[in-house]
Amino acid sequence: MATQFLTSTSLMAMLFFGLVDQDVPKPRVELKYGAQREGRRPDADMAKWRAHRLGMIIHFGLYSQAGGAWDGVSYPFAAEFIKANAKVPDVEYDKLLKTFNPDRNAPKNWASLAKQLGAKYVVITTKHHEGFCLWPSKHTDFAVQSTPYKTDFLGEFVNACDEEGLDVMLYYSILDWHHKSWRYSLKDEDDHAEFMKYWEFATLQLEELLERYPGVKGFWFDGTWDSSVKNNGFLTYELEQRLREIKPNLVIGSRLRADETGARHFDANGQLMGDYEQGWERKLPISPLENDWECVMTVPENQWGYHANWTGHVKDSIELIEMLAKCTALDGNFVLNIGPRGDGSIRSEEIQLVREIGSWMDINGDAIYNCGTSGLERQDWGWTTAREGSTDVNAIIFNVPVSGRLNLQLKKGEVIKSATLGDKILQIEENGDGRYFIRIPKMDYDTAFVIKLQIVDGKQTVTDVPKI
Ligand code: JFZ
Repeated sequence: MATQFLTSTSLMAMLFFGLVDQDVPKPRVELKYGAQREGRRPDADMAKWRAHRLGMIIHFGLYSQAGGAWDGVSYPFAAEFIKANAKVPDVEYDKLLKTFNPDRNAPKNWASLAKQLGAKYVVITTKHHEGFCLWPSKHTDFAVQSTPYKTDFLGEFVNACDEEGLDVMLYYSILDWHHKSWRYSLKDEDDHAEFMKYWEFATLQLEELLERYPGVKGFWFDGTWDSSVKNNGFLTYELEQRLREIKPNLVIGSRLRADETGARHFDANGQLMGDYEQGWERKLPISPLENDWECVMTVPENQWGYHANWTGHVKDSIELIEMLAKCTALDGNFVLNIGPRGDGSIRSEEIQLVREIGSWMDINGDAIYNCGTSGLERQDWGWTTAREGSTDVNAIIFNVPVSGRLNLQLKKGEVIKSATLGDKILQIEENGDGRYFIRIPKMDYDTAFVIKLQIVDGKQTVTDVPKI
């Protein structure tokens, strides 16, 4: 009785405050460093990024040599954090420079792997939190020119991607464990002065990247959560502007930004900062979003860099394909992470997954590339996607009903004209109120498959709806 009372009181309170919250519009905060524009970007570069739908992200750095272990001890937390996990002093960690010498074919092999996956764009860590740079930077020696590899690893990879026709985005960590001027918080004038030096360094590096690789499509920022960055909104605001002055149509996600109130990703007025929602990290939304968005996904639980000892659940290809289909159906991009070993080789589990997803995309890519939400309600057998401007729907089936009939619910006023699986025309049964049964052949399905639905407005005369 008492719990019931408590529950209903708190429920009433929630409802009450919820209503009040909705009824009284929040006053708009005047922001100097909030969102730089509103709504989805309508230009061709953004449209291209959106149409890609499938990408690949590569985490590669000095940490890749350690494989999640230090001095014989394996640390289960993210392998790219090994320096922090094992509390490795700089002098020890910097020795990894002397052994950084990946296979010269790695850049080409990785670009070809991304192609095989069916990815249309690749994100690569140019500098992760450890601070090591994959390109020969003028602004630090903690970079590839100080290793036995010597040459421009990043440039070789960018060229290999160009040859494969893949777009490139550069991951850059603002957080830098190596730079002496990096600060987590600014406690006094000295911190402030040092951090401004760091900011100048990062800005010069980003300009250097754009100068060296003018074809890159955008930046993938990370490591912006510390108070030094998030409590000084003008820094990321001005940096974004500076980069866009150099290359106006760069695609830059929301993770770079904070406004002057300390709000990240979305400013104090709820407006997205940057071009797309970049907070979908190893998770997906439940319904289509207003903004563009991108999900980045690891194969094991939380490992981005190479870890020799994966523990916990490891995703299989069908699970990842379903995430890709779901992202497309909910108007977002899906980006799969690969963590090569220090020598540039890729573990067999990742190669196998790329093959499986890639073969699925060879057959079903039409339901993913250039597609987005169909506007239909959620169907219990899988996900539906459509090309912009087309009423045809791709039904991507993950849960095959034992009855051999798919329940399809259309929007009010719409009727189905045909349903095809490959070259097979499927039987359709009308079931009232925009509901249909679609008969699917009885067989052993070993992967998800796509049924093409031709849907028309019910006001048009439809004479050829097959009935059973
Ligand atoms: C960051 C990095 O720390 C990590 O190493 C990797 O590069 C990943 C892509 O990005 O990790 C994050 C960042 C943000 C969230 C979670 C992990 N988040 O918003 O939930």
